[in-house]
Order: sequence, then C-alpha cells, then structure tokens
Amino acid sequence: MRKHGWPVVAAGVAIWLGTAQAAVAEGMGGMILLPSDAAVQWAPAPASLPKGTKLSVLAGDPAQPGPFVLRVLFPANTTVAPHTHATTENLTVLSGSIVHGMGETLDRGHGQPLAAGGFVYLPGGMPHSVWTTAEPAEVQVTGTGPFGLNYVNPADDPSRAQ
Ligand SMILES: [Cu+2]
Repeated sequence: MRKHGWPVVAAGVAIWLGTAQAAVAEGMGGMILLPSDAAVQWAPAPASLPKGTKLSVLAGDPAQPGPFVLRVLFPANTTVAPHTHATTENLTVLSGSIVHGMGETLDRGHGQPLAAGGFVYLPGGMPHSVWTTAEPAEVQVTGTGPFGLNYVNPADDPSRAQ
C-alpha cells in the first residue's frame, strides 16, 4: 500500500491525492512534534516529481482544504520543470541549495540561487521551476490546500513517462 497517492491530472488540474503520513508523529489533540530532522519519515515522492525525489508530509494534506506542511528532498542535478500551484507556495531551503526560476519556460541562465535559509513566497497560479545542481537539497513547503502541481507543458510531467 502506498503511503502517498499520486497526483492525478484531470481537466488540466493536478490534484494531490496524498494521505498525510503525519499521523505517525501525531499526538493528543492533533498536535504534531518532530524533535529533529532525524524524525522525518521519507517516502518516494509522487510520480509527478522527478525520479529519486523524496517527500514527507509533516502536517495536513496538500490535497485537502486546509493548511499543510511538507518537505521535499531533491537529489543533485534534479529539475522540476515549470509548473503552477492552485494556491500560494511558501518554500524554505533547509539544507543544500536550489535554483529558483520564474516563467513558463525553463531558463537556467536566469535562475536565482537559494542557499539554506533561502525563501520563496509564490502566489498561486504563478509559473516557476526549481532545480538543484551539484548538491542535494531539502526544502520545506507550506501552504493551504488543495495545492496541486500543474506542469505548464504536460509533457514535462515525469509521471507521463511511466
Ligand atoms: Cu512549485
């Protein structure tokens, strides 16, 4: 059984069908507490993210209405092609580094490098891309669901290659 569902593209809108694994760390009253990065339980990311990417939903469920917190572990030399989200994305780099690009086409010449502590606030519907270079990166994404991941060019969706 999958720990995470796969985003399904329907009528041009990608919907997260993930079931939050946050229950693992959930305590009384819905409180969630992770004492350190070591407590994060990783699972392979949905097929709509590049192969080798890992994901952990810390709280909430990006597919459902309401707040969520998730972490993504990108291997080195990994690219998430231009895409949009239905709602605001707040991205913080926790370790390693990424490059953040704006626009509907991938433009590696105009990316903005983000080191640990770097942050992006991206309103819903704004196309952007993210890639790593020589080192992996751990990022935290927070927002309010339903979040979705919709590639500008559907052919860029890695789940289509499977
Ligand atoms: Cu994004």
